[in-house]
Amino acid sequence: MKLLVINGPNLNMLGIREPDIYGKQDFASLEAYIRSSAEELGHAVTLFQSNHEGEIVDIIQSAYGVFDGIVINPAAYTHTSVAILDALKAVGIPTVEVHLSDINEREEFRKFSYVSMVAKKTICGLGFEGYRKALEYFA
Ligand code: CA2
Repeated sequence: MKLLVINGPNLNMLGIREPDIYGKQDFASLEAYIRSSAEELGHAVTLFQSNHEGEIVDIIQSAYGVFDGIVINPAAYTHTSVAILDALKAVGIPTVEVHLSDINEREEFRKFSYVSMVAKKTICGLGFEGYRKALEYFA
């Protein structure tokens, strides 16, 4: 399948701080892990990262008619973005939500996810492996 993997704000800073929460590996390692997992599972994958909500809305809109599925870690926008929720609803592309950490075991404000309202599945607390599980969902 043709899959779009979207990573939200600050995930490009992985490995620099908070290794106890997000692990020691950097963002380049995460992208390499996603690419090799996708190849093993026979998916064609496009990776996108942005720190800007509007750019994430734009890439979701441009996925319409192009991608069969979306894997998204909206990062902090998980808990705030009606715009990303609406974009996912607008394109109607099956979406799996991923979080490196277990957002249900952290601060109260992280427990609510707008994207969960449209996601087929939410995977959290598995670190990098969560992305592989999301790719497996589409396999
Ligand atoms: O657990 C996740 O994957 C999150 O989506 C990560 C977000 C956070 O806002 C969500 O609540 C849960 C944070 C992205 C990365 O933040 C960093 C912070 C410090 C150092 C490196 C990355």
